[in-house]
Amino acid sequence: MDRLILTGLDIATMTEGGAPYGMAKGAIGIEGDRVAWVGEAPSGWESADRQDHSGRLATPALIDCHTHIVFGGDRAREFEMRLEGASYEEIARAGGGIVSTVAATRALSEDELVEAALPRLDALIAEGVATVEIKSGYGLTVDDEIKMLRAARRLGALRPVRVVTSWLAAHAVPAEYKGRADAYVEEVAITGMRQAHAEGLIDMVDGFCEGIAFSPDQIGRVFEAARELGLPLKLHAEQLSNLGGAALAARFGAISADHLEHLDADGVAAMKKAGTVAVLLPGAYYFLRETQAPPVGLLREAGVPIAVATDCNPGSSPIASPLLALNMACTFFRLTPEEALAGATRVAARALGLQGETGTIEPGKRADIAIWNVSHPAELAYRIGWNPLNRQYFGGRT
Ligand code: DI6
Ligand code: FE
Repeated sequence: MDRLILTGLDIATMTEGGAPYGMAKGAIGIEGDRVAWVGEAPSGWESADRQDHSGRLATPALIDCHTHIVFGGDRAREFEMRLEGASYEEIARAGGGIVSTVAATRALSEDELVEAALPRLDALIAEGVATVEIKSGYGLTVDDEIKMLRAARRLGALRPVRVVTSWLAAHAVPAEYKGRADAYVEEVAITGMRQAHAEGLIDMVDGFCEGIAFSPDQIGRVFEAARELGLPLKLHAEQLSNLGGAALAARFGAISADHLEHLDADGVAAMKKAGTVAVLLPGAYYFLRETQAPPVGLLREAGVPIAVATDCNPGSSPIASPLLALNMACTFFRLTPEEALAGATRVAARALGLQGETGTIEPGKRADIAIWNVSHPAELAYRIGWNPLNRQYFGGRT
């Protein structure tokens, strides 16, 4: 098998239990697509290829575990309306918001969706991402939701990243189902899920539990059907209000509950018990000018693992910068830079069920590695608008 040694590094392995950031020094040995060792080369590796990275820092490649990068159109006009005083919820209730992106997404072919999303994916990759989760949720018919996930799968074939797909048909009620959300859940969210699953398009199932979207009962029905198919679950919960979505997600054993600005102590306890990861999305908090931050202190105290993602989407988080998300997680939510980086590596892997595969630099893990022109890992969360990525390895390949 091909052997490669990356030398001269400071290495933030992001493994737990050792030094801060799991710091190590020296080299990383890669065999095939896996990390073989960290530190010093064992004997037998004398003839391996070497790449010198003296003075640089290695981290696990970043993982953006919550995005909506496949969509048509934009929402700049809605941004103007919000600046004139309308709220995100008012716009949604007046038929704008998510539903306006639905019209633009339905109008595009699968090819056009891929073309629209590629620059967004490339922006994530340019900042060190090697794994990205992509949701449906702007099609809201069986065919248009499937079209979105096919586009997402194709993105993963066009670039060296791993794409993880989520079925998010329970994202908004489209105009043709206005007042008939239950029928939508049955006829599109659940029926479509079975069809898309049969095509191998779904890795996880997600929903939006909110006054402007779906009730806990409706989400519960989607989750029941997902469970029958053996699909892992996640949920947009407690973003704009508290409907008990996090506890619902926990009850179903969901891998993550996301957003969580309005999460309370009961929700935290339920998540802890179920091992549900908290995915924080500071870009949406920032862009909607929210004032209530997620209860990071309670999450920390309870030991609920915290991930950080961009939520890249046209309406609430038009942000294709994972490094900016790290910065915002620290400035707005008071995560430490170490917690933020763990949130976009080790814990993000867990939020996708990939903790055995990626998210840390250690023997046996896939060699998804980012090399940065920085001397300390806190720099990754510190600067804004400055990309220090030097090089990246996707399963050991550049
Ligand atoms: N919450 C969000 O922040 C995104 N989806 C969701 O459920 C927003 C999607 C949008 O406004 O287009
Ligand atoms: Fe989202």
